[in-house]
Amino acid sequence: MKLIIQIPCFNEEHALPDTLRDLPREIPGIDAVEWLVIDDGSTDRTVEVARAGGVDHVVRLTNNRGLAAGFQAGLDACLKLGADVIVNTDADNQYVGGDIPKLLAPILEGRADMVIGDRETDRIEHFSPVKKLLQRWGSAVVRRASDTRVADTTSGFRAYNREAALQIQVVSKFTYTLESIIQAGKMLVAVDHVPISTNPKTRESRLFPSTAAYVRRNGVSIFRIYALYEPLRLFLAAAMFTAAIGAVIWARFFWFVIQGDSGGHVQSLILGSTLFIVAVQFVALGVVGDILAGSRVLQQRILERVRRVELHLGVEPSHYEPGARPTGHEPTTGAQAGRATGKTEDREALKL
Ligand SMILES: Nc1nc2c(ncn2[C@@H]2O[C@H](COP(=O)(O)OP(=O)(O)O)[C@@H](O)[C@H]2O)c(=O)[nH]1
Ligand SMILES: [Mg+2]
Repeated sequence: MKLIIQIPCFNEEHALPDTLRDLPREIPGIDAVEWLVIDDGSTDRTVEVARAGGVDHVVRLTNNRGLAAGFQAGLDACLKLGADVIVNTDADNQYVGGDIPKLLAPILEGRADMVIGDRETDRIEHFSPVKKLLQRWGSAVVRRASDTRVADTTSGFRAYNREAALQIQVVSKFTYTLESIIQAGKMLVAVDHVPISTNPKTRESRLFPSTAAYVRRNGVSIFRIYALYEPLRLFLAAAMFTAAIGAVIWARFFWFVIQGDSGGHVQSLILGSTLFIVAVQFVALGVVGDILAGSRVLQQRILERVRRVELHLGVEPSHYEPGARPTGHEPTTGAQAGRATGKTEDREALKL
């Protein structure tokens, strides 16, 4: 069984050495532990530092595409390099490398496909009260949309088995953490979580320069995810809210009519009608969104199968560079990539 630990990095030359020093090279129950750094167009010496620190594989994106894109490129490369299990951790040494076996346990025991490290954020001292509140509220929304019980939905310390990695395909630009949980909840991926510890803060968050940015970006992400994955629920709720206000305004109008006072209240009639039209439009949006969400699930299933075919054919990972140590698993030719069993004639037939 092969584990690849992947680390998304953007300009991490200072923090990366400590993070790498903390990572395990051997774990009971795992035959090979390899490290992969995703360099997302860093302008500093991240890649050199990664190689000096003994990283086995590098995925080097040419320009900065954001954490979610980097994470997805990493998952894809890990699968093609033959990983049976993939752990994601952050470059700022926030998570404790020694906790990786805890993350792996539910997967190795066959109880889960995806495991999320729970930082127990209420106990983290450097999280402001607003951040804690949003974390709690955002996590509750994600749990509801995903039908899972994940406590710390924004944690970047996670483990995935091959099945989970094959099924997850994040489209958000900014954050993969919330969307991947919702996808997992909707696909055939069993999600579990385990408590983990964190190291003291080493630097300010790059993803969220301020609490206001944290609130804004996570708020927008949660709204988008809800609109993408639960459009009917979201828009029907909006429709009911608008229609309820419209009904109150109409009731007021008819009250006056019954009292014999029919003059001067036309505004209420117009406003009530407008709100009712808006409510109907919300319902229409919900129905259209629901149809789109259905076809999205089908597309995702197709994509999952395309990935399986790619692995079978031994298609090489994109933007791949070997790291410091030769592992014997570098995908020098497609057919050698990872555990690929693809036949040369298949590849030739498809002109890959
Ligand atoms: N691929 C990619 N990774 C990034 C980017 N910005 C930050 N990261 C990585 O995302 C991880 C988390 O970033 P961090 O600043 O610690 O944010 P935090 O999760 O709020 O603590 C680190 O490994 C960063 O190197 C980016 O633009 N692209
Ligand atoms: Mg961090």
